[in-house]
Amino acid sequence: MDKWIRNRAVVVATAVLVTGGVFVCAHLALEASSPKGDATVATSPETVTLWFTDAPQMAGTSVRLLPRGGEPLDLEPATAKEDDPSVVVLDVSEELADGDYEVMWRAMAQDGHTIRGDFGFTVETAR
Ligand SMILES: [Cu+2]
Repeated sequence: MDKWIRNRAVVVATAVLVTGGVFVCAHLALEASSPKGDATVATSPETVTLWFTDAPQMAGTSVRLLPRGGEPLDLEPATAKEDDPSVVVLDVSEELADGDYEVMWRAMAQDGHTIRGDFGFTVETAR
């Protein structure tokens, strides 16, 4: 059973890799983020915020935060802002240690297309 799930996951992941690089959804794109990609921040961010060009369908939208080369942090799922559903917020409920982090996101457009991307940032607190 476990193996079946793993194999299936590999097939899905491969399909995504094959199609993910070339597919661009005309209806949804990432406009900005906080922290910005490749930014160095002096304090552990309280949220990772993504600004999209349109409101994604949250059922197919996720944001993961992980130390570079590590496992995703166990955080509550990202949510859309109530007053602006094109803004997706991941609450970072734990203090991030100094180091490099990666944000991996996936968002589903209103037309059902899924886009994804990732960016990194560095936490470097003053000592
Ligand atoms: Cu589309």
